[in-house]
Amino acid sequence: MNIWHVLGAGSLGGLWAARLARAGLPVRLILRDQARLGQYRAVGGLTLVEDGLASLHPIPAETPHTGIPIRRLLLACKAYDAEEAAAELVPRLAPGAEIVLLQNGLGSQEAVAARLPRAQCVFASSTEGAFRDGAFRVVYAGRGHTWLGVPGERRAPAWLNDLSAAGIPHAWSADILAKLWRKLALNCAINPLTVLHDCRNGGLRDWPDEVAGLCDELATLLRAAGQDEAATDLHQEVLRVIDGTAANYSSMHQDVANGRRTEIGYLLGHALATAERLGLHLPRLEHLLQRLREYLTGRGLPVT
Ligand code: NAD
Ligand code: KPL
Repeated sequence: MNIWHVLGAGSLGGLWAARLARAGLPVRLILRDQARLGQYRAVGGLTLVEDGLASLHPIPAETPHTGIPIRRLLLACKAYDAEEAAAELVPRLAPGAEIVLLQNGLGSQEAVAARLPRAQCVFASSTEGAFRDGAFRVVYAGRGHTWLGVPGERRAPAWLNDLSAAGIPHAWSADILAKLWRKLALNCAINPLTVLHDCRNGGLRDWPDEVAGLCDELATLLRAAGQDEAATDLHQEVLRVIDGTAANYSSMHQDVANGRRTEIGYLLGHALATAERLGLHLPRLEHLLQRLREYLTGRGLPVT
């Protein structure tokens, strides 16, 4: 049985690691360095808070440069850290290693796959929700679903059974890029506006024309990129998500409010880079990115 190495013992990585370990599957965390490893050992493991109940999972941990060869890896860091984190593990990856890329947005997956030509990269798109409320403490905040897939591959690998055993809600997608593009489009239509208007998702009901205009351009982009399925009824779904999550702050709003770097380069940045490659001029999206960059710069945050 292959060990699940998990790099990125943050919110989603911690959530996956705790559930896999709880199911009796072999898991090892990969922490950034010796200092982080020392802090982890001092707290005795990873704590998962679920339905208000905390459980401690003493999952073994190591640094990137030590340990046995990696045959299965969950890469659960932010999109902007993924390529560097993956590159650091190259000397440890066994030929044909399976790597699940749990990053939101698009762009980082291709960058990682290019760095690791001998690995089997599986892309994932998740609507589960988790956050950290302390060192090595993860709160399971929202039930959701994770789609996994390899572009062009219809058959799911046998190891997906591990996710079933761990109770991780998931399904294989024969068109994972459509799922990732659809989520990217939803995030582009909602997240930047919530930052610029400093509002919860429901606050966007006050800006119907702005939302509609962005959805229109996003659907044009998706169709031009060959993602017709992801373009279908986009505006209706955006309005549904705004209503369904009206009381929540978007992930980007939370990042900015907490002074954290956003994943904008892999969301709106990727959308506009693709538009440029396709020769498309999308003035509303371009203006949105420009306003967001000015806003982030004003708060001392990176714009990529
Ligand atoms: P996070 O910041 O909570 O966790 C990322 C972890 O990766 C951190 O602990 C960080 O220290 C670690 N890390 C980064 N580089 C590393 C390296 N080189 N070596 C070792 N550790 C390293 O992030 P998250 O919220 O779990 O998000 C991960 C991805 O999942 C993002 O792309 C995010 O958009 C996506 N996502 C998150 C949620 C959620 O609810 N948290 C939901 C859906 C999608
Ligand atoms: O995924 C989201 C986020 O906040 O990142 C939603 C709720 C869909 C808003 O775009």
